[in-house]
Amino acid sequence: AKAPKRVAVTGAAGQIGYSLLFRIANGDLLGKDQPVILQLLEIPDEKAQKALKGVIMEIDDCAFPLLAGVTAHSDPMTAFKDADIALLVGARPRGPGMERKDLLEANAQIFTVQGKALDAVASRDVKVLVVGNPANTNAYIAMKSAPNLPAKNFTAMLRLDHNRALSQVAAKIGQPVSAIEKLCVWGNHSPTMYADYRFATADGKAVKDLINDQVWNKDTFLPTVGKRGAAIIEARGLSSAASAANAAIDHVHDWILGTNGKWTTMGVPSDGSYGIPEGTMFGFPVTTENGEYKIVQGLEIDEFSQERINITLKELSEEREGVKHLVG
Ligand code: NAX
Repeated sequence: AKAPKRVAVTGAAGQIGYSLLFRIANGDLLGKDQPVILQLLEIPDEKAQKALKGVIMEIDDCAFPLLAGVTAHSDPMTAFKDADIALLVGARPRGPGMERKDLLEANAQIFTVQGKALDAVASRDVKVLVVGNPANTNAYIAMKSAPNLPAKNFTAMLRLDHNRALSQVAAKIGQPVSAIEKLCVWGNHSPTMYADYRFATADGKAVKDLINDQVWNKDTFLPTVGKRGAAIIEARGLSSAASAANAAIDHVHDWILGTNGKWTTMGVPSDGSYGIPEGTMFGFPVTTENGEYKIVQGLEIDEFSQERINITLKELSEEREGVKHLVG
């Protein structure tokens, strides 16, 4: 049997945690033959720690055959010890009267501390996915705070945007999502992201030709995908949780186990591809193999796409500027 992998999850008593942990323990993240140990972090607050204990009681009650252990933590230095995978879900939500700047700063502090802790105690190959918002900038801060770990191992979640785009395109052309390939999302996990089906195929046919409607793209598709998070809050009274957990599972599963040549979307530190400044945590089309991702190269960026990419890049650059004094 395989040795267990250690999966650290922050914000473990939150909404997304409640959907995520059970699927990890069920083998959906790393495969049905891979035992896992869950190392769960919550804030020291008494209520949060108590809620975490309750979640662990339920995990116990599932008697997952692949679960080799589960521990509760209030300190990232113990939660991240020897972690092979770190899912950074917990973040500071925007409180009443909080400015965007305050939100960025509060989160910058959390992700500086957590980046340093990963640097100090995690496996030297730890693969990190940041879900907590602002996800790209938080991932950038964690990466910058962990100089002894490979920068390429820090990623941000764009997969929910990718999956939302997939499902909208599939509905538009009346085909199953499984028929669609080569879709991607560029940029920031925010309403500025640019979901791009110009290269997509469905059963080998060009999706662009099947849709053939630039007005739909601009006035329906992009706003629907971009504002989907807000639409779910409006309908459910709570933000996306099960779909966010599912996207986190997809992201890490595909990163570790490979996409067999197929494209997906990951937020990764730019290597300068497509003129995105090096280090910027940016959504790109990628393929993955043997636990490594590669940015898909050589795609033509037309004028409309360049405009969209510039908008989302500008937003990310501003976020980065806003936390510069904290990260250097
Ligand atoms: P919840 O508020 O339900 O849960 C967050 C949990 O994190 C809380 O239990 C809190 O105590 C904990 N937490 C806060 N700071 C922490 C810290 N420093 N260390 C450890 N735990 C900490 O939020 P939930 O709905 O689970 O969402 C979590 C995050 O995901 C939010 O920042 C949210 O904005 C973000 N999202 C990101 C998405 C993406 O696509 N990248 C989509 C879904 C989601 O909106």
